Amino acid sequence: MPIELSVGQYNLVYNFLSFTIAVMGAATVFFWFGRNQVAPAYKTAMTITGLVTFIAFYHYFRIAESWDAAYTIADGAVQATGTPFNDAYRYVDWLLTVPLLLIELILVMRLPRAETVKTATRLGLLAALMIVLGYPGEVATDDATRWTFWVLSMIPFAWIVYELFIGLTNAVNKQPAEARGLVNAARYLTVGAWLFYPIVFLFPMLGLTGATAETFVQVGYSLADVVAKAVFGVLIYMIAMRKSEAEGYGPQPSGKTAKQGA
Ligand SMILES: *C/C=C(C)/C=C/C=C(C)/C=C/C1=C(C)CCCC1(C)C
Repeated sequence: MPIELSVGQYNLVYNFLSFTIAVMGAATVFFWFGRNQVAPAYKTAMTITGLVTFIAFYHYFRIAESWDAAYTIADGAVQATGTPFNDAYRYVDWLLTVPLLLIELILVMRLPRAETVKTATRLGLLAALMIVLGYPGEVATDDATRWTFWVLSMIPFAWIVYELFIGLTNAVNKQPAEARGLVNAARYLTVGAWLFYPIVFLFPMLGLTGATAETFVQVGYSLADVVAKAVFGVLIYMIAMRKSEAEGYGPQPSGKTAKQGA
């Protein structure tokens, strides 16, 4: 079904996609360079944090390309070219990045090894299941199918929220005092930013139609991705730095004053 975007809507989406490409690219560079500033125990967390934004950087490039190919502006109006806009890129991206985001958080908490493997595997699988169940709903055009898969996908979502809030409480309390507040912030940011997705998914079912719905969905998901991946990544970096310092890693106070990180 061709939708009739206004030039303003078309440009708004394009600019948000472009902004997100820039954020994800810059964040990747920042996280991978930041790896050198943290203790060895946190380097994998930093590698994965950069991997997430790198995967998103690539996909946003493809999404923007697809947006470009799907529409053309002629005589001051937006016209569909006949090439369909490919929404699958987002879901492929999420399938890879959402489990990795949870693994970042688990790794930076540095739980006992067996617990790390168990928790990261469980949360990773739940996250993948949530995305797989959401996709048939996203591409469906009838509300009944959308609602069905929304409800199905909400089950692993609720489970993840439960694990983050309740399941990890003990582990959070064992974090060094310097880092506890930041770890909590990372948990709350995850839940807050992630809640955005099932709400954005609902826009077309809540009375928004056609071009307006498409614009809201594209802008909404892009903003949520920036928060859930790049802003969240900065928190992971700060936790890694704080814990590295607490564990005595990094420039020592004696001798020349070395540059201190954030
Ligand atoms: C970087 C991308 C992230 C953090 C994506 C997160 C996506 C979700 C939490 C999506 C959740 C969904 C539901 C809970 C129900 C409806 C379908 C989804 C996939 C939008």
